[in-house]
Amino acid sequence: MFDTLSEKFSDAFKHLRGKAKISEENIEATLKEVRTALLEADVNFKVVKEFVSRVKEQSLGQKVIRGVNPEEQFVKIVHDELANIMGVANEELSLDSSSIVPILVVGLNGQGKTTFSGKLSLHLRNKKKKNVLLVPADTFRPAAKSQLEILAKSLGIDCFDSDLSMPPHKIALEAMEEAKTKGKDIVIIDTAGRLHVDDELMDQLKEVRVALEAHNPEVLLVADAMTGQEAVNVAKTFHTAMNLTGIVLSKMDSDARGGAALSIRHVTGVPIRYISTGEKMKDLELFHPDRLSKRILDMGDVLSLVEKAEEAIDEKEAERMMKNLEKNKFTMDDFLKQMNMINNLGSMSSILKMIPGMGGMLRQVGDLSPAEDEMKRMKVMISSMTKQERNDYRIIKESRIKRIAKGSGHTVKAIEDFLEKFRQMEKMMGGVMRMLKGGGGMPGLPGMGGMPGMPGMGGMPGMGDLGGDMFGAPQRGYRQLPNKKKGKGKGKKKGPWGGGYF
Ligand SMILES: Nc1nc2c(ncn2[C@@H]2O[C@H](COP(=O)(O)OP(=O)(O)OP(=O)(O)O)[C@@H](O)[C@H]2O)c(=O)[nH]1
Ligand SMILES: [Mg+2]
Repeated sequence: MFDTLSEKFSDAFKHLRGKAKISEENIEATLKEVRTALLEADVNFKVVKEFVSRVKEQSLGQKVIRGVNPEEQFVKIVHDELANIMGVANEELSLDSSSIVPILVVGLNGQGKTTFSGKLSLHLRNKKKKNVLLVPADTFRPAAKSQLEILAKSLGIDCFDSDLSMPPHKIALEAMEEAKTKGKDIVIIDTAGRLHVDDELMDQLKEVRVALEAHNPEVLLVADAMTGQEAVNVAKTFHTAMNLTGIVLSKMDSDARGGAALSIRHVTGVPIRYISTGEKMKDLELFHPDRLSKRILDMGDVLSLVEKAEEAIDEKEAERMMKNLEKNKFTMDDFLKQMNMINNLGSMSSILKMIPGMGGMLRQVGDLSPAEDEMKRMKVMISSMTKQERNDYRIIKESRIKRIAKGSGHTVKAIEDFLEKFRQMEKMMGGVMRMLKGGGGMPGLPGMGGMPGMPGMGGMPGMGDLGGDMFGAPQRGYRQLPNKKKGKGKGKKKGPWGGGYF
């Protein structure tokens, strides 16, 4: 997300380094690069023009603040303005109505409507405690209905048995009736897509909107962020035709440029409600302009990270592990569960990007996929162990090591290394326990306090003192950097996981 832009911005800001104050001359080069970066990111040219002139105006109007250098001051202005063009605060859907709220999901072919409908139903059920009915209303593509049905079943959400011989607006009204008898709060209607905006599709969708008018529907356009200005144009057309109430940007995970995210609100006036960040059902985020602006500028997004952690971590499980740890017992199964919880958070690289300052580092060290591979390797090793061995790794001696190596397709040395790392990890866990008992709580992460029972996180000093041992991989990569800067590598102390994963 926004990778290219982040990098270009960070280069542009360098011109201000070492300057005593911001002046017309010395921001010239920076502004020029910011402008080019935005245009290259496929941001609408009018938006770029306005953005640059606002940033310039504000920068020149700034007083010199003691202790804040011009670069920092400038970044702050850019941050505020970026957030500003993307919207104000997050505007969630207005769902507090006492009657059933229909949500009409529209958009072109393959943009991610059906995927989003599933994600939204899950979000509304889990987060808003809503009773949701999913409604297939794609009468063009025969397989569309079963696609949604299968999705709904896997999520445990009710799916309406639409009669596809009816026009979509009739299906929608029937679904509303059924929702009433079944006591539903929300009806999500997944509609058909077309390759291009065409009259037939628009007329059909308008009909659905009109039919639902009395129920005050939300009309959400799902637009593929990767298509940049094309997404903006499509949004304009849909908004003119059917008065959208919100936009969902999909495939943000694959969009390195960010042009749609940065222009669509400003050009159409329609708020972005959600961003879709992957193919899995959990990959949905509320759109927070301020937080995204921070991610673009590599200032991290700790709030989103904490929210993700709260969702991904099973507190009861964490508490149970904690109790085990108190008895000085850390088992292979605990380790596996802990890894799974961390996996639930998302890929290592997506987690790291949310930590301030990590984005730049990631760009230098590249993808972290080997780290994820390594995790998989460890899982295979553990799954070749007997229950008894998992419970107490100390009994794993020569012949057992040989057996595990054979069973998991690894060398004896690899198993020995793993056991050694595990031993060190257990020791570290003991240290974390003592720290927690001493009332220290989780270092450095406000808001994480509610999760003391999380050994995984406890062992994640990377969150508190950036670049710590939990994320051994980036740290290791970081060490390889030739021109390591002072002060950044706070994770200097070598982790017991030896620059490995924990
Ligand atoms: N990487 C990524 N892929 C996504 C995302 N959202 C959807 N997809 C993928 O995009 C493809 C199309 O998604 P659908 O949800 O079927 O799209 P649709 O708009 O319903 O398509 P039609 O019904 O054919 O118009 C699928 O392969 C999805 O897995 C996302 O946020 N990120
Ligand atoms: Mg679909």
